[in-house]
Amino acid sequence: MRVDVVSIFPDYLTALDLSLVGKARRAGLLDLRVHDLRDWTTDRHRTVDDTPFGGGAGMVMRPDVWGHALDDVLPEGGGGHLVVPTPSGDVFTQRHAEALALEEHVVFACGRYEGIDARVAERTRAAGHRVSELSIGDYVLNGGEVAALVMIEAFGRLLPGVVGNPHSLVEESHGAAGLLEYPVYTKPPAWEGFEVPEVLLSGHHGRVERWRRDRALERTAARRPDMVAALDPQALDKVDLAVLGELGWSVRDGRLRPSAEAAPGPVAE
Ligand code: JD8
Repeated sequence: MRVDVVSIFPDYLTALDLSLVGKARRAGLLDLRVHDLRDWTTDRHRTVDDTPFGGGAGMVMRPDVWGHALDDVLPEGGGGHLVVPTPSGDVFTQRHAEALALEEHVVFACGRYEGIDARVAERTRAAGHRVSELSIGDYVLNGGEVAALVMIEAFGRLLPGVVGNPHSLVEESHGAAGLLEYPVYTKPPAWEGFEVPEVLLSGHHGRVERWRRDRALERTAARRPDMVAALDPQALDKVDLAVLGELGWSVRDGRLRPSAEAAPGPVAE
């Protein structure tokens, strides 16, 4: 997979030289190229920004410089995929990571200042490329670089051969099960008076699996009720449903709902 990142702070992306993504690059599993946007400026001050039309604070990134850069980095004649990190984008999820991991070539445009002139995305779509405006969450950063780092690590680790044991990807939070992951422990079995749950030392795989599933259901119900509501009851076994029942959830009209939630009844006159 080829990934290009364009930014006025290319050094931000050096974190991707490290760890699994760095190893994947050296193994040729990921062709990651980082570019300095200023290489496409034409003035001696290497200007990339200007004042906002309509007034207001801050500066906006110029369309012409971005146009030159994307013309060089996106495939000739269209068919490319540009990802623009922005706080006003669709919220990035594991589903986006799974979809991006299947792509051949993705380009990230990392903005700064108040953002990139809106015509850059428009022109890129008009040139026959897909443009995804994505946000990594409901908080404000100073630029798109950190968001690009997050997204590239999220899909990069899903590339075949990057994570040593692909099975470990299955049980993760936000994975196919749609649950948060269970708590994990390692040696020593007793640490400062804190013990590892006995079942994990039992060697009884069935009981271990059940315990982990129950902890995952518990955590998800406590921290992410939206994820419980999104679960498909058909994908749950009767013990799962019993555990969720204990946690205040029941199936109504084929969906999991908080038991406390009143059943839709006749409208009061
Ligand atoms: C790209 C410029 C800064 C944003 C004025 C602060 C993503 N989840 C996210 N939060 N913030 C970003 C993000 C912020 C960016 C840029 C992404 C380019 N800024 C701007 C608008 C308000 N400054 C993000 N993904």
